[in-house]
Amino acid sequence: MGDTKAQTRVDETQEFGALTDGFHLVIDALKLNDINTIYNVPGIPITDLGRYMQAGGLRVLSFRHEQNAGYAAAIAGYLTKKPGICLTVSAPGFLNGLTALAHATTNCFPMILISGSSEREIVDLQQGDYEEMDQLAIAKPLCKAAYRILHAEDIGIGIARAIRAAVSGRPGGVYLDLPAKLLGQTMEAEAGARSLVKIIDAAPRQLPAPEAVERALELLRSAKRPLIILGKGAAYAQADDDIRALVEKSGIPYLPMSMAKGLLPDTHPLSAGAARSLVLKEADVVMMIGARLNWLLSHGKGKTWGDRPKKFVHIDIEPREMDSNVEIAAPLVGDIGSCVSALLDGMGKGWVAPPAGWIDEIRAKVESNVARMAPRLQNNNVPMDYHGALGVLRAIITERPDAILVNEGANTLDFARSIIDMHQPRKRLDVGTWGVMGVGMGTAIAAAVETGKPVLAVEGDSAFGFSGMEIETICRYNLPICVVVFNNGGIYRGTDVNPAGGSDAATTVFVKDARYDKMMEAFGGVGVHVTSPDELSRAVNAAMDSGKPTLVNAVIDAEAGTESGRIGNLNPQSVVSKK
Ligand code: OXT
Ligand code: ADP
Ligand code: MG
Repeated sequence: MGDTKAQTRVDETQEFGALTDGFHLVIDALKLNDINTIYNVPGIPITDLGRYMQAGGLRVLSFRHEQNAGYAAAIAGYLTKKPGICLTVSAPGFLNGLTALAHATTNCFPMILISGSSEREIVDLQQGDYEEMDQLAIAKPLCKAAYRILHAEDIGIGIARAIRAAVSGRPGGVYLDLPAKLLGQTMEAEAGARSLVKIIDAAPRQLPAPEAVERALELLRSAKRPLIILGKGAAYAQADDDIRALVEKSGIPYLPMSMAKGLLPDTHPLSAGAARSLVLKEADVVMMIGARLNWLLSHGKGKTWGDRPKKFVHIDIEPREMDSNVEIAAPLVGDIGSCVSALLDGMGKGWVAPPAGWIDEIRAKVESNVARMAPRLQNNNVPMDYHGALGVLRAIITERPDAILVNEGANTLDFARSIIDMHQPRKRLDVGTWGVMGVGMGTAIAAAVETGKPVLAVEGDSAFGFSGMEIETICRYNLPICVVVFNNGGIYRGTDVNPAGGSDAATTVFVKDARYDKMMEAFGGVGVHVTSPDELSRAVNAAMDSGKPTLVNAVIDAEAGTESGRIGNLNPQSVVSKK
């Protein structure tokens, strides 16, 4: 162990043979509940905790910034259905991790932010302790639950409560406050072992009421133009076979939300992904499965949804989600696995598929949109545009369907979402409900660590900058991650000019011709600079074959993007004209 204090504690434990302490109780409690990976940034007061964790057989990955460790923990929770753990120091480290905790809560990902904290007595009297902050109070409004453990004998219960709160019902973020003093507290080892709690059934199934199932089926049977919308809650639920069976048995076309792409392959004949506008406008009954009617679905009303009257079936584990934006004619509250299997049972043998005219109309729209896009994906323009570059990456994901695609940016995100077909569940990880930049490297790292699969991270140059230092982390752990930076020299575009004409760059513009590939080389990874789709294809294929940490700096036409990608309409307009 690193310092003499830590050494002494271990020796004492060995000498008396009957003592344990807060450090080891935390570790034992996590291990007892099958939590084996920790995403952290070390420092006072949790440096030794990380060391003991590593010594105790946990995998402890150290990051360069807590926000990235937090994003890693959040997506680890999404991928595994176990809470991802982020471990930080007090006040500033805690605050750095807090954005990710709020992001996890917003996205319904199970995560626990564990932060060390300073002396309670001094913090509460505001006497100016080292990194003084009332962390529990600050965390509370930003997460699903927040707990503080003051006594070693409560560690087992405290960790059990945190885990259960994170994964049961609607999953979310939990804050767990561990004051420095707690870690050093000792207790008899046997009593300590007895105080630990092995959680039974952390996320119990929640069966839907039979009458709610019948109501939903009744509505679906009456539909002439039914539609299923699959959200990332459906992907999280890991009820993949039943969801596919429901779509195929019902014959109802489905629209995947961004991270639900691949739950059924995007090439599936019932996919309406490439006919989004049409199906939202023209459907008469819409069944939401693990998706919310939030901004991403225009709150279920308005122009996007057209004039045709709609009725909604909504499957969600959170009862308060019902009627949150529009009236829900058939609420189906329960876990997705149970709800979908109840619907399948209830459909029985006599189920009649939706009218062929509806299916044909959707297929025609899908085919025309796909055909319109196809030639643009073949272009070999230099400088590259988004279509040329993404056409190449689309082919790579088709050839390597088990690779995980991480994606952030504005144009880089929006074009990639519609261009890159996904073929397997939970392979597309992106900015989620908040559209947050900075999730990229943390997400890529956790995806590689938790699944062992190769990862392709397609990043806008701005997006990459939020977490770019973590490429050192990628190299340190030698992870099979290929980062492609779509380098158009700026946020949305690289061509803006300072309207005041001064020497300062425009607000959205970066250094021209930046060589992000050199950053990767600095840490021993492979850096490649490419300017054409052919070069991009070669570089990414080589990276995916070798599994070596690689960063491909892909030069994109600085004029190719649009303001805010496909959500420019959300920008407020000034009444005073722009200069
Ligand atoms: O049906 P129609 O005809 O409508 O067509 C649709 C589909 O049917 C069709 N389609 C297809 N056609 C053919 N083939 C296929 N396979 C196919 N599939 C689909 O295509 C169209 C479009 O389909 P889509 O995309 O599904 O539909 P639509 O209408 O776009 O859907 C609406 C939405 C809302 C669901 C969708 O647009 C969406 O999911 N959007 C998410 C947007 C988002 O989250 N954006 C990120 C935030 S933007 C901004 O805030 C940024 N910031 C600020 C900032 C942030 N975010 N965070 C923090 C911490 N700080 C600051 C910043 C700094 S972005 C950004 C950086 C940007 O710069 P970068 O350098 O990183 O990136 P570049 O822009 O590349 O430079
Ligand atoms: P998207 O952004 O893909 O539309 P959202 O994050 O808006 O998806 O919605 C996910 C929904 O899934 C949340 O309302 C959440 O309560 C729900 N959810 C998550 N896990 C389950 C589950 N196992 N069973 C039922 N609902 C779930
Ligand atoms: Mg850019």
